[in-house]
Amino acid sequence: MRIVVLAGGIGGARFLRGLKRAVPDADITVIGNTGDDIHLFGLKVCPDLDTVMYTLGGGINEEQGWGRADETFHLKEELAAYGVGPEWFGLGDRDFATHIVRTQMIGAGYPLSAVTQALCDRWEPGVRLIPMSDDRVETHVAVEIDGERKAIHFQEYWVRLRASVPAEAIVPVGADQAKPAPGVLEAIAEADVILFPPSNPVVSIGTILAVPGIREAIADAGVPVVGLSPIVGDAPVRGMADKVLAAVGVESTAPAVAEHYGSGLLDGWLVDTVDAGAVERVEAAGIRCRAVPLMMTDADATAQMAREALALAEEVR
Ligand code: GDP
Ligand code: FO1
Ligand code: CA
Repeated sequence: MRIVVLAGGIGGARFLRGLKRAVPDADITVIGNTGDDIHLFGLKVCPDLDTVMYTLGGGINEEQGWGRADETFHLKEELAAYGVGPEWFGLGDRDFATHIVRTQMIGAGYPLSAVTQALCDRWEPGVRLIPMSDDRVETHVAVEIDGERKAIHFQEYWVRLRASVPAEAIVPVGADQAKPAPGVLEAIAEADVILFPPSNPVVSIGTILAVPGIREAIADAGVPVVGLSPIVGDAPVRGMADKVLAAVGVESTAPAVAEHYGSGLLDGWLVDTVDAGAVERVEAAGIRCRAVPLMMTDADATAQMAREALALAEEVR
């Protein structure tokens, strides 16, 4: 079975681990969000691609959900001693190596998709990981600080400001000019099923869908498209999905996110059992809906979520 998954960072990566466990023989292609990417210290950092690669490859810091296990921060401390920041972004020594290799290869002329494949040769994530685009896309957030309206990088909004000010707009800068990376449209066209894991609907999956051609390819693929809600009991399980959903005028509820994707894109939607009361509303929007446990507390629970998503896909096929 050929499965295509659109993924952000932690939510996408943890779901993928469950999916691999549920269907070990599946051929899984992951289209990764690169809107979170940021250039720091002259290096290109790709948080969501790395989170997927490290999580599936066994190098992730499990408690944190991002960055490397067994990490140290000597390089960052040395840079800080020279007055070189930003001090608010935690790049560890082991993680730095990934960004150095990536930046070197890009400087030598390799596209991000080829670089990602090369990094995955080490990590062997057991899926084909492709960035949504080889072109630079950066998510910016419009905020008002001290009466001044400005756009800041998504990482500055989330990591430095901890989403403490309202997001007024989300802009995937460069997305409208970006092309899907090689293999993205082909994987979608050849998929037997397309899954939206419980990733952020705005700054993860929304950014991937903003690359011209990707949304259309999914809608035209003619195979079941099934999503899992990242919102449980009217709040995100973690992160800032509520803040960025508000910026695009969507309430933070499981049915509202399904309606936001719409029946033109989604065939099926899983909500958590605590949101069972929302099933009718989702089905009224023309999307088949089931309520099942959606907390990725351990590998078994996550694998069961993946089985439920695939079962719903068969129901709507
Ligand atoms: P990020 O790039 O690291 O923010 O990760 P993603 O975009 O892939 O996923 C973030 C979303 O995952 C957040 O909106 C969370 O609410 C959601 N999430 C995290 N853990 C769980 C979980 O156990 N269950 C569900 N349903 N959603 C989760
Ligand atoms: N998230 C944080 O909350 N604080 C950090 O200092 C931080 C550093 C960091 C370094 C590399 C990396 O791949 C991810 C990192 N993240 C950090 C996570 C990153 O901000 C993610 O993009 C968000 O969690 C949302 O996707
Ligand atoms: Ca992300």
